[in-house]
Amino acid sequence: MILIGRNTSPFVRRVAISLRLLGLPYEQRLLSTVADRAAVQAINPLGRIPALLLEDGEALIDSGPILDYLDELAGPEKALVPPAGPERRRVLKLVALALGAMEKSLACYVERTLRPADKQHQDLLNRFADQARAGLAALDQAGAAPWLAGERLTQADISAVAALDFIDAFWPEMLPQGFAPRLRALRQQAYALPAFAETRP
Ligand SMILES: N[C@@H](CCC(=O)N[C@@H](CS)C(=O)NCC(=O)O)C(=O)O
Repeated sequence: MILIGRNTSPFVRRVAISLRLLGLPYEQRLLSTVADRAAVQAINPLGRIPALLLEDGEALIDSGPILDYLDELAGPEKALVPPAGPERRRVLKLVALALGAMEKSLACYVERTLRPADKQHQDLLNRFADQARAGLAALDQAGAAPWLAGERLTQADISAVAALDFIDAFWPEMLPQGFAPRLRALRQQAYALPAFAETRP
């Protein structure tokens, strides 16, 4: 399988971490949505990463459906989202919080880097940053241990770490000093695993 995109994208990164944790071999093609726009669009008409090219040439797009396929390959015992019941609903809710934090912090990043300074909308930036912080704060309060959903590491932990790392790498001042201490401790714990350490953005 070939993963399209760089780990600087938190959406690509959560796929890269998942592939490694599930022990699924893959190559990574480091295409950029800006510099390699045509090549990315040839794979995903939306021009977005991640995409995953399967051995028969099929191209999966969007991290959610890609991860769904990886869980199917791994089988219910190893799947990173539990197959059913309250455990599944809990993990999916935590993942939704992490995805929201990624989307809103990415929107801030795009607004700040691509839009000319005199055209940036400060109220909108503040709103997006508030939403990203609120998502991380809710994950910080999740309350389970040792992982966000309890005993097992799940997609919730992967996506939460990817979201926090993205903000820390590209706009650290978005988060006040000491913000989300439990989430930071969780990240520390996750970094003991090569799947996290070797995919740093
Ligand atoms: N919902 C998508 C979001 C992917 C996404 O927003 N990717 C960004 C990179 S972080 C992208 O490709 N942006 C380029 C664009 O939208 O033009 C997913 O989960 O994969």
